[in-house]
Amino acid sequence: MNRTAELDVRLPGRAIAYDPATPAHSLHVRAADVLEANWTGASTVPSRGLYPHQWSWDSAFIAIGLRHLSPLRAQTELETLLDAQWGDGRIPHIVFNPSVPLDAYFPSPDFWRSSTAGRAAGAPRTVQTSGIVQPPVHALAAWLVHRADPGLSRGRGFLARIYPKLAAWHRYLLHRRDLGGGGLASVVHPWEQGMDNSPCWDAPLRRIVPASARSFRRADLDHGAAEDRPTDLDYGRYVRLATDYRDRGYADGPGAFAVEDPAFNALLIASEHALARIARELGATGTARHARAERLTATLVERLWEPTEGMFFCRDVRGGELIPERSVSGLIPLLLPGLPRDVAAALVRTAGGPHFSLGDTTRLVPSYDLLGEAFDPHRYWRGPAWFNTSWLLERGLRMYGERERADALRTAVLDLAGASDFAEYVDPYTGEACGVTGFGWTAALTLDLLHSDTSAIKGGDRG
Ligand code: 9WN
Repeated sequence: MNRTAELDVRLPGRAIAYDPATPAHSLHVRAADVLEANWTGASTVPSRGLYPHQWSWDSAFIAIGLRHLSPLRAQTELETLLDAQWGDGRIPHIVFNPSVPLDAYFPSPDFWRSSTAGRAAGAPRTVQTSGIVQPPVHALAAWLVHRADPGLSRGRGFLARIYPKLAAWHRYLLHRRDLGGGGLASVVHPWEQGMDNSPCWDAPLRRIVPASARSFRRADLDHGAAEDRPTDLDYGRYVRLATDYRDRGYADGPGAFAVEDPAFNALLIASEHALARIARELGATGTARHARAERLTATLVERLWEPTEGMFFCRDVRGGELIPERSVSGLIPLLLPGLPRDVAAALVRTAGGPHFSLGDTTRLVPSYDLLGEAFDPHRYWRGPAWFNTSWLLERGLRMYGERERADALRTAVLDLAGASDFAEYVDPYTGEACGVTGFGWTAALTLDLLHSDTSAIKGGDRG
């Protein structure tokens, strides 16, 4: 069976059947090959070399793409991750593959010691994980995966099994992680927010005494150029924060680093809307969850919106002030339904304005302010463009009726993902591939944009 026919069979009535001779078909095949190569049997690694385990938000994005190839595999991806959930509700940012050598990635399981240090927080005994989290894209992913094949999903009881786990995850974030006391979740480590080396963390990280560079060995430099990766000084600080958290038994409370981040919270809210839809599918009304998502949206605007900048900023919970750095994170709340009109309009203007220049000098949204002092087109999260952030912004633009901009961003994702061989990230001006190629979420989100309906998304719900 050729792949076009295969697609038709797996997504009856919804697949876009490409002629095998078209560039879209060849892009589909190449993206599917990446996901196949990165599949381990129960989940998908972001990259065989640099990231050889299962990562939390990567898996959510990967499931969103996998649903177009195999809804069953997409469900399995999320189920494997949720099997490693801790008793307190947290979903760890890494689930380690025991067959991968310890020195393949740092920090390795012997650093996190989840099953011993995390015992009081309910870490699983049989699987080793990290002790920090990543952005909560999971309920959104679960809903989209369900929609790809509702019959299969119902037959397997997919949503019924995972709903309580997703609800516990959101509870953990909204209660244990409300470190600022204002109703939003805080991240306690730059790795939790997913944009590890963003200049937004520079000020709050300055307070952290770095662990000595001799006390650990970085594995990332075996795969990536040192000038593209975080510095040793930053790594020392990451290690110090993770060590201290571990040594406190991963208990949450006031710590040295706590930041309310707009993208992290926007993804939580988008996932809360998705959880409402899941609840409805399971027979409840979902009304209370939708109402909570709306309240959280208002809180996000109240706490993190910076009207004079036309975007959201991070809040440093320790000092209480907003962090005056423009990161793509501050545009991502555009994916939320129910933003005040002037906020949504300002976000669209800011994305196209001089700091991000989307649709002008950049085709994908840069991770950081093009005019910022810390801007660097190649260094991790300090300027380059990642594909997941453009995918999120594309949803927001489409939802707010910015069809032309959304179409242009969609085309840019497809062009640049293909041209860069599914790079981890690209130079925002030239599209030059950076980091590793064959990167999981780049391939997955390419598939998603290839196969998704480009008509308007209602309430963030494009199938
Ligand atoms: C630390 C896996 C992860 C992504 C993050 C990205 C990078 C890890 C690292 O890779 O982070 O979690 O070693 O730098 O920043 O977003 O989830 O792809």
